[in-house]
Amino acid sequence: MSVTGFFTFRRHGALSFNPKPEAMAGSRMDRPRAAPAIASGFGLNEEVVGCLTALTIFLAALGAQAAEQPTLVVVVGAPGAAEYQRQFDAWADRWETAARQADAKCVRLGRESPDTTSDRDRLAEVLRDEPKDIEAALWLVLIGHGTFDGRKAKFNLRGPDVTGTELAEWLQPFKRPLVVINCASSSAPFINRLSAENRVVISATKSGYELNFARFGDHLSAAMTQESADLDKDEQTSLLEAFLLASRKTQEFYEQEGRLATETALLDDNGDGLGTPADWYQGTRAVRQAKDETTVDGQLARLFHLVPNAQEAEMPPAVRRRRDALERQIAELRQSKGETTNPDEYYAKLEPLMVELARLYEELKSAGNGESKAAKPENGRGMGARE
Ligand SMILES: [Ca+2]
Ligand SMILES: [Ca+2]
Repeated sequence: MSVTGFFTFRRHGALSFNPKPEAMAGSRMDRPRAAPAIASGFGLNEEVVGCLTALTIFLAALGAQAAEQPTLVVVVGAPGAAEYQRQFDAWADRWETAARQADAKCVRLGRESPDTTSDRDRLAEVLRDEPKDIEAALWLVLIGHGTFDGRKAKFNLRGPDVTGTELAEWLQPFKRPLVVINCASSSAPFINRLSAENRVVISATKSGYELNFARFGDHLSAAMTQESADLDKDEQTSLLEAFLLASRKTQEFYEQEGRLATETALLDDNGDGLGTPADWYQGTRAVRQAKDETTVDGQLARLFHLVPNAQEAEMPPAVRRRRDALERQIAELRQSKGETTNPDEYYAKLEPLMVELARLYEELKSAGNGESKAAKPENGRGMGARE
């Protein structure tokens, strides 16, 4: 169901709108001009073009929908040695804790004593049984070792391994939002295989030939619930934010050890099969352009939050989908802005998007979904400073 039609209206009057930080998370140069552009839009347009009543009824109906539950599947692979087993289990524990905070369904593989069903078959089964076409995301996290023989990348499980190609086949039927994170060595080829629309794929390495034990998974599992990862201070850690912090922590590890880094994590979410490293970003904004005019990676990952803040948690799925679409359009517009961009044309495109976003939050607030409060007040999220 599309919600577009309900939001294409304007009305006069002042807005007490405090936009979601991500919506405003462009360059500092954007901000001073974007605000007056919105204000003038409301000042000049006195006519009510849309139907507020319809929107309110619509939001109320949506609010009655039960929130769908995301699923987190955490797979711990063959550890090879006890020291790795301990580490992998600890990382998986952190993911499980995050899933509990998120009220997500959590399936963990590779821990119970092996029975007649291999971990590979069990994973295939779990994915086969998951809903394919719902709004809530499926997160698949692979923790362990990987291998690459020059042609095929594998994630090493107890018993038969799983290749990127096999996993791509198992995930092919999924229409719901997907996150696949391969924390293993030699994991980069999984990006080539799994990249698709509406998907975020993360690998711990930038090539299949980065063979050494990868530490990225340690830092990513920690970052998912770490205050310091919340760069835009919206009381929740996006997948992009966690990726950026984990990449930085991994890099710091090698620097402190005086060792050459043997891993560079990549993130792909534009479906082009190519990952982007963290050093392409300043804050949460990409400062380099992708080749061939492709939208740079990160626009989708910034919308994924395993543990959402209270406002996000209460937002009806259809409204969130529209909000996400608006935020992506705004981010892409900002990304495309260059020295040759005509400012008038740029703001003419930006304004209606910002206005519609403002309206959406305004109406959510009126409908009782807009109260801003920390999702987890017990740990003071949103109050922390960057490390
Ligand atoms: Ca955040
Ligand atoms: Ca990409």
